[in-house]
Amino acid sequence: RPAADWWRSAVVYQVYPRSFADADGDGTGDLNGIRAKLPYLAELGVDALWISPWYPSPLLDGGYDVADYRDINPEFGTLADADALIAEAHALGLRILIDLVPNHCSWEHPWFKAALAAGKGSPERDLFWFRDGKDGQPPTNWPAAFGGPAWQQLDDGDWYLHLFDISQPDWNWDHPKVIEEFDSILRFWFDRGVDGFRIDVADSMAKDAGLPDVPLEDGQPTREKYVGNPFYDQPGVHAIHQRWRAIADEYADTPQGPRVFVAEAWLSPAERLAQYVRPNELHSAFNFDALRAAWDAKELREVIDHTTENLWAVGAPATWVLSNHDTIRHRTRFGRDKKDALEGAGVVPTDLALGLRRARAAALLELALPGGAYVYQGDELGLPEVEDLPEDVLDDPTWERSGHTVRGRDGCRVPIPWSGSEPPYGFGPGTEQPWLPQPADWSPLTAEAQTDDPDSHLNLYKSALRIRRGHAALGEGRLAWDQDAPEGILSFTRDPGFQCVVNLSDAPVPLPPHQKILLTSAPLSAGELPPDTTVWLES
Ligand code: ISL
Repeated sequence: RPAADWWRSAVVYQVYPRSFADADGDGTGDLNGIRAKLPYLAELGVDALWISPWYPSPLLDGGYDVADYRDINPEFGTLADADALIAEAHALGLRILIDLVPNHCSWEHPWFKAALAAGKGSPERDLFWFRDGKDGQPPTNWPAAFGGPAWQQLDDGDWYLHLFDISQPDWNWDHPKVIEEFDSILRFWFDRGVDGFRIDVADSMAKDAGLPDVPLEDGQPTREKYVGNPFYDQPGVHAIHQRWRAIADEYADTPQGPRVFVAEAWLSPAERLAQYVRPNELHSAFNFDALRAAWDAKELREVIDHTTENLWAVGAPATWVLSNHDTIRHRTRFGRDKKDALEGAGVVPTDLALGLRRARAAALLELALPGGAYVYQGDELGLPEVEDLPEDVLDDPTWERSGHTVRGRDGCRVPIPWSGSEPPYGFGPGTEQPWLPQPADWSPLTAEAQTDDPDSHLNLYKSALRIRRGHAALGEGRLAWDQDAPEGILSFTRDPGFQCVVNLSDAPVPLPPHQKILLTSAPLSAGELPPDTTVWLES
């Protein structure tokens, strides 16, 4: 595969820095912790890391509240550590993507502090969305992501817009200074050697300046991304992305090769998402339809067909995502009844053994599909969602919805278990207390415990990634469905000579004719493919 196209079929490993590895023993992960694990990641066989925000931040939204876009959170390290991390990753053949959060900053960002200090009507406030209220009420009925209205009132009477937490004021992307500032931030990190950016809420920067209300749904203002929503998927967002693409393209001829973007935009259907990955805009986008799909053959096939058709139509690669730092881990989702899959923590019954079996099958499906794939830290260990974190340790914003507390996303952010038989499981050499507690029964899940077990989840990932790298059929390209596959079976071939069969039915099925079995997610039973199992065949 041409090196310039690496991103079209890359397997990207998401690092959530706070929870990955703790070199300095303070209980919070850090950049030197990531550096220490680079050999592990290279051996795992991924192509790139995407590192969730590492910037100075009060961490009121896990770092997605950025106080300084050109520095490193002192809890995580220094710019020198970041430079070393980038260089060491590159030396191991790993690319580095970092997170850009352009929709909002932290209320600790100096420009927001200046806007507060400068007062009503000041030019400093024009960089954000400060408005008068309407009869003592917020300027619009827009809801914030973590509950309550998206506007906060100040003592001087002005309201400011925050689509997310109250600590995350929205930038005014109609202002040239904001546009220029982000141009400069991109160049700052490209010049330091990063290979690209994951763009946070890439569909939200442009707002309808007429500030219309949103419709009600069950009596509450909606956050649905309906066509015409005043703060999502506004046409103006594309000019911003085109500008960024031109900046990335300035680096295309450097020895390091192209710099790339991946859009985080929870937009359905795929026709809408495809607008973000046209040739002069962002390079690729997370495919959240796949993440939201249930463990169901028909549903998965529809998502695969629909997303590939739409992304390929504009020349973009498909991508596949099973989990990230915002969602219930897929081992847990797949262990639940279909209708409950995306429910919050601790409220629905879950069969974790079944979930693990399906997570194994899903990994082989994901890595056999054309395009790029994302692995969230701990997916390779088969970590489940931690559903019983005590209330008093919860860190992510929680809020009330229809009479119950929505608990936030801490359950998928529990620090990684590396080794040993009890918490903190080698989270760091000197760590006593990780920032979130780890379950007492995770010792079989540590990377160390799984390294020498040939049947472990970790070794399944390693084998799959090794085969994927070496096989001419895998990575970019196309797939052809086996149209005769029985109900509940996903079966497709890829040229040359590769077939993937996933059994999502309740009964074993015979294997199709083949030359060799390359890999299975579980042992075959009497030569047949058991339920909830995937096989890779040389055909
Ligand atoms: O806003 C939404 C739905 O109304 C969400 O789907 C939203 O697009 C998503 O939560 C965005 O997530 C990203 O930005 C957030 C941050 O909390 C998440 O961790 C991040 O992944 C705000 O920066």
